[in-house]
Amino acid sequence: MTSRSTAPSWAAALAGLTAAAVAVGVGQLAAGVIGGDSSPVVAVGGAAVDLSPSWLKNWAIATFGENDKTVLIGGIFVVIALLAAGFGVLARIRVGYGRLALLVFGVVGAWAAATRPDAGMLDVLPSLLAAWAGAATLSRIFRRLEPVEVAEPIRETAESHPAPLEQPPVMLAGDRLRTIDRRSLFTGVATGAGVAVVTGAAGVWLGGRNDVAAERAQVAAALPKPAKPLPPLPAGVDFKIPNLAPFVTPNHDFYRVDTALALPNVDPNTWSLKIHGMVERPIELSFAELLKRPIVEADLTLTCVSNPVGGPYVGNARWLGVAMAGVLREAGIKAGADMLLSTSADGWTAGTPVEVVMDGRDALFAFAMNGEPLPVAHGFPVRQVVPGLYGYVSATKWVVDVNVTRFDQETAYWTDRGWDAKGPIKTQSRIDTPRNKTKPGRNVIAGVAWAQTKGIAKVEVKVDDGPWQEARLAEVPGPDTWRQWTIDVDLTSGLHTLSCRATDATGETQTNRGAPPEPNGATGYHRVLIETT
Ligand SMILES: Nc1nc2c(c(=O)[nH]1)N[C@H]1C(S)=C(S)[C@@H](COP(=O)(O)O)O[C@H]1N2
Ligand SMILES: [Mo]
Repeated sequence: MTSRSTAPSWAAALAGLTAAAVAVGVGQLAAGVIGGDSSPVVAVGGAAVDLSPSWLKNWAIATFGENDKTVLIGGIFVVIALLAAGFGVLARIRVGYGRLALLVFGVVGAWAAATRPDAGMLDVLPSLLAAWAGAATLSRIFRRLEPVEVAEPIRETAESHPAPLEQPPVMLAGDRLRTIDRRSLFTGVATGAGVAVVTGAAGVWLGGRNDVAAERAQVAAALPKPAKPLPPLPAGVDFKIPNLAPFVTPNHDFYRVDTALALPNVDPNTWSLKIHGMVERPIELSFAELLKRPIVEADLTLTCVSNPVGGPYVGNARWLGVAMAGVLREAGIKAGADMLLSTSADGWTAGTPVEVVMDGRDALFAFAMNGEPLPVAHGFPVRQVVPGLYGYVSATKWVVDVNVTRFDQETAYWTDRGWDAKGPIKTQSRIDTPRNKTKPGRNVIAGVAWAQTKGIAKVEVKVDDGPWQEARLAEVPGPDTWRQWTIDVDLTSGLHTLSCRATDATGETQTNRGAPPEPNGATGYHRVLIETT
């Protein structure tokens, strides 16, 4: 005998959607209770990020920029909703099939959560509980989909007469049988939606307990002073031209690029940094121990390898940290080691050349940015910053572990996905203003250029096919920051193409050969098309 439901598809789909909503809510609640970042949706999203091919990831970064995570989470919800509606329709054949589909989905979530690099044993629970709650909801709502008037008679008929009789149930499948009690269905759906909202909100609220705002405030209250404070920035670092990137990027405007769907909340009181691998003496430093070391202050500009020519993924800050070289010297790097494989609290990795970190540049385990503890999004409590290297090979946020090793033995997150193992920053320049429209006549053109560790010696600007004209350069505190530039030009009315190019202090001018960001950084001159009216 079959329990095929006669409920219309829309009602079955609605039941599936309600079940999924309850599942997501209950999963979020369980994740909030357990703590950490074990929400099933976030876990599935994280796994999707790690498993998706690099072309897809690059496309997402290029298309959605810093909104890529919001788009991904939104996409996951859409997929869940479509699947859930499908599971509901499947449950018409047999409610058990729908329940099974939900359970399989829960196992996928549990697998995603368990295989996250920072997973704990408990992290499978939210997904499993979510699946159970979803399955239970599906059954309950399907009970409300039974045809009310004739349900009892069919059962009695089937039970009291095991063999098909003059009046087999199928004969009853007329109009009356298709009648569902809509009021009962909608009450069930509303109850499910209520449960979903309450559990989901409670989960989000409980999850908020993990945030480290209070710990950040403690660090802020006792921020150590640098051993040799830098002089204040020269007055001439910033032309203060409207729409030109300010010399110091405020923390809240600083670009953010990482794979973390839920920001790691790392408590500095339990944080530690392990230095191990090819070293004479492995070290483990607590946050307090790190801050007792000589503190270095450095102005340096971070750049993302994914930044397209003219793009926004570059920012400059004054950092406070501890020299990586000093810590590594204390550990004693063994001969033959050429790579520092750093790992973040959420399991992301970067491989940094040893020689780069040890050559005297200001490579830091940084804990403050522009006078305040690192924002959580930028690596609180400790991250690496290395002048002259793209972030993906150097700037590990929430860093907890440095394995001293060899490039021929280890690979890192992005190098496993096709990007170059070593990522020195390429000399680049960008036009910030104007970007599209301006008035004919005298115009201020301005932008930034960078060649970290070398310094910018010259920026030139060209209007259409005219001659290259040298721009005026702002002052800089050193070679590790970007440098503002500006030039006044006369523009006739109509369309114009502005181009710029930088020459670094070694005398090398950036190449005009176009290259995409992958595998080791975009090249080509930045050009903007301007309409003067
Ligand atoms: N833990 C962790 N650290 C990370 C990343 C990441 O995905 N996870 N991304 C890196 C990349 S690609 C860049 S460009 C810089 C960006 O640093 P920001 O977000 O502070 O600007 O962080 C680096 N550090
Ligand atoms: Mo990056």
